Amino acid sequence: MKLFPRFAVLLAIICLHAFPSTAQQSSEAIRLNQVGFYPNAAKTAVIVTDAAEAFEVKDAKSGKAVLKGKLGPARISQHSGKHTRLADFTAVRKPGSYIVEIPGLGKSAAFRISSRVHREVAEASLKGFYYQRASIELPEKYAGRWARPAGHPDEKVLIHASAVSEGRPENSVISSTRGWYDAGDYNKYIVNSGITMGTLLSLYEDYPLYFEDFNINIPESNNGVPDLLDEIAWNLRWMLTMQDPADGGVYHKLTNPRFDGMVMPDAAKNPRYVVQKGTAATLDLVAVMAQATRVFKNFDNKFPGLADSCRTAAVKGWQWAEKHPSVMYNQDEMNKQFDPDVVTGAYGDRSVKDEWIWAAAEMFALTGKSSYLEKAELDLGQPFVLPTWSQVKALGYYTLLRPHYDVVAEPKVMDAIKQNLIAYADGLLTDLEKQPYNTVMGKTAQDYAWGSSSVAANQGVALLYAYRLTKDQKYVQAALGNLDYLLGRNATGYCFLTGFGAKRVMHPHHRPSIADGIVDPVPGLLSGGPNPGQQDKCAGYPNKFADESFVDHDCSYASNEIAINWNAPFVYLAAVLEATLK
Ligand code: 9MR
Ligand code: 9MR
Repeated sequence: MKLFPRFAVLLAIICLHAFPSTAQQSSEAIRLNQVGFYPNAAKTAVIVTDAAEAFEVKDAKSGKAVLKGKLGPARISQHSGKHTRLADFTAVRKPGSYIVEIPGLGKSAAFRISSRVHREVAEASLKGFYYQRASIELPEKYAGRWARPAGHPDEKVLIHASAVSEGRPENSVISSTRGWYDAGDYNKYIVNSGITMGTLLSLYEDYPLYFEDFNINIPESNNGVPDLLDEIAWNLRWMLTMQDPADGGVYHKLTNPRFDGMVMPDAAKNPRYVVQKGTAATLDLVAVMAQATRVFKNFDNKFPGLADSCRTAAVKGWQWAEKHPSVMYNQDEMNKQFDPDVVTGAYGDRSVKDEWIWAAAEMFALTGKSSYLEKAELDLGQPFVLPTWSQVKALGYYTLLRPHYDVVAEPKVMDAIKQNLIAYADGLLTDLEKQPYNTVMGKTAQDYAWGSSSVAANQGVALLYAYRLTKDQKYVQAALGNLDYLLGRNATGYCFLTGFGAKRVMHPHHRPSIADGIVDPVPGLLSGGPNPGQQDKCAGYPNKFADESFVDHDCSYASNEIAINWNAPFVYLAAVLEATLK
């Protein structure tokens, strides 16, 4: 719905008078999870001040104090030098709506204490993938205010000069429909789809029962398949088309030569290409297809033949990679040799050692053949590293750890993976009590990379794996702390999931949200978060501090874009905390 500006202004004035909202009065200095808290889990707010000593928690309606407490000792931000103090109100357990008040300073916005308090954000963040679907109309029935016509049919995609092969000459046409848009742009990149799909498929494999009644109102809802898998299938079918049937190699991406303008999907009509095959894309596809085979073979009656196609794709991809063990995607080099030049997201990796590990682990879990594991150097002497699009070996380790396979790696392999993961989780917990926002996120400036919100989410995921291995609650509480970070307890004060929070992200670098004329952005999308690189050179960054380098402006692709590989670990974190803490 579009309001005429004058009417909208009038409405805003009426609203301001009718509802003096807590959001307006709420103090910027009080930082907390703006969505809420579980009755029986940790509850903290962070106050950015030196000037106060005490806090109160009050019932939001009656204003009656339910808890009075002292703030903790000052903590100092390693990034800005600012002082913070902790208000711990874990003792408030009764479900309800509350505020935190600091006498002399102000009040927080209202928040809930309730069981299933993050169910809505878990659902919305999975629904975010539906809003990213290419090649299909989003009708109002499913998309509400964000309904839109289909864009990017991708039925006639050109073979780029870098990608010619037998039977597929330059500018010949293939169909490569469906899939998710990568991010704020409309291109579809295999490497980034890889980690995204791996994370979501792992979520299903880890918690299948939880997803039996997890309905997000998509066209396939109620078809006898969990919505999580229906949504995954949309991108899976696209990925299958990215493999050259002649030799099993996989195109790096499907893209316009240049980024589309800030227009709706149906207004973007530039020609699209598939470009050069590469080893990272091929091995990522192998891993996804092997995992998808395991998952979808249990739904063969609903997706006839899909699991078989995935298995074939995985095997053929592996064979291609054996013949081409390290073909790197180097966009600049490609542009020197071939036209047209392609200047969209590169996702160019410098090493495929980790892609070999992930693909080998998934092929081993699928087939039970240890020859796959022998092919990759498992890197077990190295510390655990968090997954990113360019570093995926952790996804392989997670799969090897997954308990319900009949296939198990040798004890010395399993022990090393467990020890590395637990050592990593313990490292995150070290000095937690000194951190300015009481989170494991942000101990070092490196956490604030491009897409730092995904670092917070993936740390949470790693902690949840550590919890599964040890049953030690401290890991769950730390994972919850990172969800608190993402939903508001951070140095920016923003809740980073669109559609949620009192201080919410309104202007993500996301083409549909920019072009649709609707005030609210598409909901359920995770903003990238602070990034001191500030590569977009947008005006409006508050300063250079790592933990504050964020601006809610749509020019800020370096701090305020959204992306599928950031949403996926958020879905994992929120859903698994829901399944675990209730
Ligand atoms: O919109 C693009 C976004 O998806 C990418 O993450 C980003 C970095 O590659 O680039 C954005 O496109 C910008 C381009 O790089 C420079 N000209 C302005 C484009 C839109 O802001
Ligand atoms: O997430 C990517 C980040 O690690 C890189 O530093 C950055 C610049 O190359 O690109 C990010 O990925 C973008 C991709 O290239 C294009 N679509 C939007 C992605 C998120 O900004």
